[in-house]
This record gives sequence, C-alpha cells and structure tokens, in this order.
Amino acid sequence: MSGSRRNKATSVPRLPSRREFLKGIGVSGVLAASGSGLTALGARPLFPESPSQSQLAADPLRPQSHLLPKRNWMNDPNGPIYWRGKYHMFFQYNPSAAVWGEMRWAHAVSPDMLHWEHLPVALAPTPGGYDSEGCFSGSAVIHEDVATFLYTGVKSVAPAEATLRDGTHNFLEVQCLATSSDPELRTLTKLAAPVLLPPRDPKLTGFRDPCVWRDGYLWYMGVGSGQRGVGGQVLLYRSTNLRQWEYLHVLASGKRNDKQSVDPVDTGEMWECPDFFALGRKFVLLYSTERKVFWQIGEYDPKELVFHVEKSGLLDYGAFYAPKSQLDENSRRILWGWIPETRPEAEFSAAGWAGCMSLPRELFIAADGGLGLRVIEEAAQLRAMEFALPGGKLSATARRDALGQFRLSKPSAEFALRFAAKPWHLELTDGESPFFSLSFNPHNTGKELQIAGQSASLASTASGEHELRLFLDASVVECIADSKVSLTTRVYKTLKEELHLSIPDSDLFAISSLSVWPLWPISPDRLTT
Ligand code: DQQ
Repeated sequence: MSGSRRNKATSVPRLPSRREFLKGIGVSGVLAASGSGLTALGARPLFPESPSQSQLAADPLRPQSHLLPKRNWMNDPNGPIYWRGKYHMFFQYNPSAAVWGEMRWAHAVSPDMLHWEHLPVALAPTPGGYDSEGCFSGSAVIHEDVATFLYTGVKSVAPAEATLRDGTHNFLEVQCLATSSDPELRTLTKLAAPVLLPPRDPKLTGFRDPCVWRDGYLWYMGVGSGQRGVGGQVLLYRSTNLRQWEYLHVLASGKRNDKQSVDPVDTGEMWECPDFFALGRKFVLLYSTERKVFWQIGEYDPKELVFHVEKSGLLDYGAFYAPKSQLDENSRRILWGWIPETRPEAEFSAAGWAGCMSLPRELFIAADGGLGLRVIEEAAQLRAMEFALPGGKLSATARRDALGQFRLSKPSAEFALRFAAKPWHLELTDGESPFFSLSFNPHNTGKELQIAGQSASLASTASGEHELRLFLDASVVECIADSKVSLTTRVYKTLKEELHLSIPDSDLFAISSLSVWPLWPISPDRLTT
C-alpha cells in the first residue's frame, strides 16, 4: 500500500503489492505453499540479480551522508527518540526486497543525528498475531522510565472488517504497544493484545500511525484517520498508562473535495502520520496525504483540547513524506522525513535499495507566523574545504575566473547562496550535460524557484534578499530557501567527469554570495554504518 501510493506521488508507476510482486517473479506458488515467505525458498535465490554488498557500497546513486539501510526498501521514520545519551531512529523497512512490503521497524543509533550505526530490526510482525502483515508507523515515548512504543499492527481480514482498503489490501489496523528496558533499545517486548481497536464505522478511511504526547500525568494520542466523503482526520484519545485509551473527539479535520479514488489517501480522505507538538508559543500539526505533507499552526486549548488552526501550508514541494519529529537533547524540535525514489520501480528494485531519511531539520515558528525549518547547524561538521565565489566590488571577469576554478569530484556538496530578487540560473555540469540546474525568477509567480525541473513558490522578502541552502548527496537534493520553503528532489545521473559550475555573465551579480563545501561521507562506504 504505502509504497505503491508514494510512487504514484512522484510520478512512478504504482508498486505491486508483495503478493503481486512475488507472483510477477514466479514464486507465488512456493510462497503460498510455505506460508512463511521469502526465506522458505531454500537454495533458489529469490532475487538472483540482487546486488552484492560491494556493488551497493559503490553505487554512485546511493547517498553518502544520509541514513538508509544497507540494502532493500525503507519508508517512514518511526519513533525517533533521544534516550540515554543517544539518538535512536526506527524506520519502516522491508528486509526482503527493495520494494514496499513485510513492514517492520529497522533501528539505527547515532551520537549526533548525522552518523549512524545500524542495529538489528527492532519490531517485526508476529506470525498469526494482530500485526502479522506488518508493524506500521508509530511513536516512542518514555513512560515511568521505560521506553514505550506505540505502533499500528495490521493483518489481512475480510473487506467488510478492514479499516485499510486501498484497492490492493484489506487490513485491520489496531494500535499496539511494545516496551524496552534495555538501555540501547535493542530488545522490544510486545503486549499480547492491542491497546486500541478502531471505531466500527463503515465510512472510516483508515486508523493508523499513532502520535503520542504527554500533558502532566495524562497521555494523549492522535491517530491518522478520516471519513469517506468528509475528509482526513486526526482522532484524539487519552490515557493515564498508555494501555487503556478513552476516545475524546476529532482533533483536526480536512475538507471534502470531489476527488475520486479507491485509495482514500489519494483523495485526501485519509491523513497518514499525524504529528502534533508544541513549538514556541504555538502548536503544530503535520499530516501526510495525497503524497504531500501539510502543516497547520495554531492555538491548542488545554481545557477543551481543541486545536484552533491559524495558518497552514505545504511542508515540502518535492519527494518528502510521512515525517516525524522529536525533541533533541537541547529541546529543539527536529523533523525527519522519508525521501522516496522517483525513478521507476524496476530501476530501484534492481538497484537493491530504495528510499532514505532526510537530514535532520530544526523546526521553529518563522517571523511571519508560518513554519520555519533549517537543516541542523551541526551538519556543518560534514563540510570539507569551502569554495566561495568572491562578491564585493570584483569585476565580472574576476568573478568568472574564480568560478572557473571550481571543481567537484563527486556529486556531494552543500551549497549556500544569497541572492537579490532578480532572475538567475546556475548549472552544475560535468561538461557533457547538466547534472542539475537551479534557478530563480521572481516574475514566475508561484514557481519562483526551480531545481532539477521541480518548482516551489518563494515569496518576496522585506529585505528583497533571499538565502538558500542545498544539500546534494548523489541522487538526493534537499533544498531549503529562506528557512521556510523546502524542496526535496532526486537526480539520477552518474558523473562522466568532474562537476563545474556555470552561471551566465548576466546573472553573476544577482547572486551576492555563493559557497560550496564538498561533504564528508558519514561512513567509509555507502552503507551508512
Ligand atoms: N506508511 C506506513 C503506514 C503509513 C504509511 C506503512 C505512510 O503506517 O500510513 O509502511 O507512508
């Protein structure tokens, strides 16, 4: 489901379900007979063309400074938490192939949110259990000094009983709990029964992705949901112990639109991965639907438990989905998102890996009351030697000569630009063809910023100046402009030669400053750990 939907979002054909996928490669009979899936095939290699570890490590399209599993598919960040001096990241993961399926929680740990070590899978489906078809997204909190995980368990049921009906799957979704007393969170113990069942309502479009927060001695949980013909919703529950939950009311709700699709995520009638938290003096709700992530900022009435939305917007214009936030050790609100593939499924499946985690982004309330975001300043430790285009009174010729010195041996760099509200265009090129291009045109209303063929709206500023930070990491491009507008995209090109920068003479003075730092990889190879 999720994988298929995501790839529609990014103009990639729908992914097959696991069953369809296995049937496609001729193993459905074996699967059905064994009942236990991919490992039951004995000596017959299931993915004969699956790349080796060294091929994966050398794949030039694999990011070097982002978190991703050594191989196979990943999607949403789950339960990111700072615990006992370390950052723990869990994420949706398929251990068997680079396509969505068999969802479980992979686990990685970091001292600094940048460098990661992979640990064994933390949560996996229990055969015959309420999560037998998948451990979907959720949250981690600390309750009475015990790390506690709330996640959605899914199992196949008859269509009439299903809460997730996307045209491919009929899943019953229930909220489940697991705990860990292990300081490294390596071992999670599940409760025998779910802690929350879905409401019985034929119009329900889904019931998943719990986000959990505490207010005093009470716990609250928002569950992603919606109503057919009405819109997406977040359902609010309350508990004292995370085990018994009382339904309160709808915390937030979308509007009806007349889009038609079997999958309610496509019509906006199902909100996935809600995240609700205090930020400065306001509250923020994030939710994912129609392949995009939206934010709402407003006041939260602590007595009535009602969220009054004041401002709303789009979190990212590109390939960024199902984000989840956490507090870091200094109480900053840090956001993580899944960066999906935008190339055809056959390509990423053959590559043996799919998806990566965004860099950590700090959230704040911007001066205009909207959502502000920036890659954490500690990412500067990944910078190698700076190239800076001289500004000031230098002539165009002197600037051109300086630009001519610029070389990048790998597509892995951070760019920082300041520019006036005048059109400009730059290309990073290996001499044969542009690797990617970046341009700004204040007259192109609603599409002022263009990156590798994708556009974003960048409104004028009071000062008339803009700033932009862009991280290029192999096939991943993460760009944030004016600490407000985010555009994450993918570029699937391999380099023939070193990259250089090309800026037309006429545009040289529109860019008041340009710095580029090659990025240090976060591990000795491309395997993250
Ligand atoms: N991905 C998970 C779901 C969630 C979706 C399944 C969003 O829990 O709704 O992999 O990408």
